[in-house]
Amino acid sequence: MRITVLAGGVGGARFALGLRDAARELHGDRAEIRIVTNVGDDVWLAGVKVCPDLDSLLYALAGVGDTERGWGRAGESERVAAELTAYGVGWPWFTLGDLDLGTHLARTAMLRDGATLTEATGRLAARWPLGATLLPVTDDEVPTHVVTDEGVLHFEEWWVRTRAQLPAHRFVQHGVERSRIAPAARAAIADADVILLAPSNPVVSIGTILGIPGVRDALETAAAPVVGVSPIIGGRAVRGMAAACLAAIGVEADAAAVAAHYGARSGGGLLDGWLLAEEDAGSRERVEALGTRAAVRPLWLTPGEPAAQVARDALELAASLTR
Ligand code: FO1
Repeated sequence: MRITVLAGGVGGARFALGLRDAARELHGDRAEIRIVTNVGDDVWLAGVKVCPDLDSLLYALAGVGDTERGWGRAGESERVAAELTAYGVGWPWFTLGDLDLGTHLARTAMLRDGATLTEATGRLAARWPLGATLLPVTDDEVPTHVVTDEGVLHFEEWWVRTRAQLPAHRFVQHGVERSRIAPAARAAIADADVILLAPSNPVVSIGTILGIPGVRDALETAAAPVVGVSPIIGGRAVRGMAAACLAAIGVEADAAAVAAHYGARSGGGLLDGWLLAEEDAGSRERVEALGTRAAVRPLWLTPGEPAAQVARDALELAASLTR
């Protein structure tokens, strides 16, 4: 059972943990999970390549992540970061922990030796039995830039230094026109039995994945049903600042509005199915009117059984959709 997920970092990691449990329970070791991951947050800092979404997924699936913050390593220290700040190198407000720097140094060394980001990610991931394959959506560098009244900021500066409080007028995928979907990511979409959109930020995580040339084509021609999990519960973004991002693109922070934004496959969009939270049961007709099958289920990704249940429900909805 080949399951391909499109995911960002923090929300994606919680969903991925639940999916790994659900897939093992439903399909044993016949389940193969591949996670096509956003790389728009990636940034070169202090001479190393930092990949926030890939690393949130890597650390969560490896069981070594800081589960409170949803990023970085558990049991982290910041001795090197203090030195970098003393030298005025890097971003003092963007903490690179000592263990985390080990990952960035290893990745940077692999890239310098000629590895693609896909290859380097595979080598980093080989250290642990993740139970899933992490695939950057592209091997090209396509950083997300945020257009604000203070000028154009790298996504991480907007997200962390300003806490997304600076109104974002536009998100720009810098260099996207010269980029293309990574071969392994394309294959993961083309030969999947089911494709899931994690409840990640629909603009700067799922949206930036979809913006990479080749991704939409791969999804449109894929044989597998495409099922999305709403990142909005009860009119509120579950994580991070999805509401601020949606406002920037003129989409209402509403579960049915996000489904309409992704579009129904029957109407040239992406979705065959959409999981709605019970708080949004009233939006079911609106979603079905788009041409997308809706299911109403609990969507809170509390670690453990609840997250596995959300994944099970997404797989069940996919199974109910004949392609
Ligand atoms: N988020 C913060 O709020 N503060 C930080 O200092 C910070 C450092 C950091 C370092 C490495 C990394 O992979 C992620 C880091 N993040 C930090 C989280 C990051 O902003 C998010 O993981 C995503 O980019 C947003 O989903």
